[in-house]
Amino acid sequence: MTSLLDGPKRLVSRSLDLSDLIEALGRASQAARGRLDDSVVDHAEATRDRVAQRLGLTAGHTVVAIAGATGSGKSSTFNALAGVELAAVGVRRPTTSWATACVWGADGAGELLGYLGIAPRHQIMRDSLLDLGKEDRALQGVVLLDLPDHDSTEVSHHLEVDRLIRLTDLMVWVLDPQKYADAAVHNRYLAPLATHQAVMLVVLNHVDEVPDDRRQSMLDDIRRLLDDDGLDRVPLMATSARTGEGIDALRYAVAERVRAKKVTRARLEADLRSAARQLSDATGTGGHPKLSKERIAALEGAFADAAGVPTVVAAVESAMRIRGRRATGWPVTSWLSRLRPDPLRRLHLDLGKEGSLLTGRGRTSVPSATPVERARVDAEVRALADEVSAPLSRPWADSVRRASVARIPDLGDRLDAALGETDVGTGRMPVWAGFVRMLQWLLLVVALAGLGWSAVLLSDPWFGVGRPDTPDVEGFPVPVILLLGGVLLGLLLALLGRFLVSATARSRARAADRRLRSAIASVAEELVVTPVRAELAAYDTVREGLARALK
Ligand SMILES: Nc1nc2c(ncn2[C@@H]2O[C@H](COP(=O)(O)OP(=O)(O)OP(=O)(O)O)[C@@H](O)[C@H]2O)c(=O)[nH]1
Ligand SMILES: [Mg+2]
Repeated sequence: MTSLLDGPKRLVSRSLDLSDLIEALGRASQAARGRLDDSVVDHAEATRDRVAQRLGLTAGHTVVAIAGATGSGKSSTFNALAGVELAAVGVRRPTTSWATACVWGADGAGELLGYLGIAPRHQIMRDSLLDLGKEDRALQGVVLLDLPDHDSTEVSHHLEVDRLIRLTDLMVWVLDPQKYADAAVHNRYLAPLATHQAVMLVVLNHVDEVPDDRRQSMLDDIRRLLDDDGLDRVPLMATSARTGEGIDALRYAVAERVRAKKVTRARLEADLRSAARQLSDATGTGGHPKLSKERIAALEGAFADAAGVPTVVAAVESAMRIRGRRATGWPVTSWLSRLRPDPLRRLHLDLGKEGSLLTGRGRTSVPSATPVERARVDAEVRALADEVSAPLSRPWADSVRRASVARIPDLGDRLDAALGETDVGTGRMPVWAGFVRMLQWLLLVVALAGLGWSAVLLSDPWFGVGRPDTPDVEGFPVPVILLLGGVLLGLLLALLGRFLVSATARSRARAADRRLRSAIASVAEELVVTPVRAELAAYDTVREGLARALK
């Protein structure tokens, strides 16, 4: 048979420090706020606050409430326990509308009665009475509450019962032979209190009205119903408030629990654990994978394409080619390339700070993402959210998805700004280009000198006759060597320059690609990855808090 103390002992022996539990539940509910249903989070927070408040009150008193249907004999049981007619017992139902409190040992109980919201006119102080008997000694430190009925047509009665049941340390449920199977009490009160078995007693009152040969089967029936409610460890007792049968045993059971001074803690602990359990049911227990590098890389790739990174990189390469050729080509032909527009400037990139200020443009002119690119961005964001949220419960998976897209409306502007702010590295030409340029001009000057000299010779009246004083090398006149050599070397140098410029353009394009992609990666990190990680971190915080609270 279940001993009366089984419950509280078991609970308390494995109990954490209650303040640890309060803290763990508080952290979990804070992290769950906005992610789980508000009503569950509100309940957890209200429970935590109430428990914290109750813990702050005197530990010297234990609140014991007598609850049950109208006419079950709550007020009579209250009087029988007290050994005095304190509460009104009536023939007309319902009789009790407001809870009455009887306090044994009034010292320091004021605050607790205030917390319970019992008006002074409904308070009875037992040590202010002179006839203290053995009942009173047994119940020292008890605040006994006679509650209104829970099945009344009076709404105020339910509210009062519900309110006080929440604040009570030990509950005595009074059933009577007629209504013990009523769904109202089982569904509304008993079954939901399955987490609170350790702080409950159930009494079948009016047993004097049950024939002896039917008592046991009735008690068995009630036991079965209680087991079905999940209250298999709750003690069940038989009493008659009229004849006094079983009342001493009930008083003893109550007194025993109160003396152990553990019901208050057990009740508060049960409240915290039950709120934690509800949060946990809503949260689920699944783990989640970390965001994989590959997923993030795929997202960055989609962002980079949508931002037009390949367009910009191609523009960097061709701009570098054009500028390089301009700088290193044969001066006579390279000016022609000036007629071609600069691809970077056409995109309104690489204007420098002053340039952008002058044009007054907030945006680059990189073509905006195509519908296909945008669809890919959406698909990658979804895939990333799905990857980590797949094992999570619905509300958490939803909140991860919400977080993943919450900042997507900013994406276009942010990607464009990232392109605009990235130094694509086309500003200066390499040093060798300067030398080549100098050499080109030198060769041009040489060629022009050769040309001039040759022109002078051609215009000479002696032309054709040959001037013996024209210097020559191996029979070739120096002016011709200068002219042809200058032009040929210039063209050759231009060719070599072209080759070097191509290599430079390619490496600059690669560098630009790296820088642009890293700028895009920061945008992806800020707009998607960080918000998703924040949800996962919140989930982990909730799970950790609940794991501690439910340990
Ligand atoms: N025969 C018998 N009558 C009882 C017993 N307990 C209470 N009564 C009677 O049942 C009626 C209702 O008792 P109360 O104590 O007023 O019941 P209550 O649960 O407080 O009722 P409400 O305040 O209306 O919710 C009264 O007439 C009591 O005398 C009992 O154990 N046996
Ligand atoms: Mg009553």
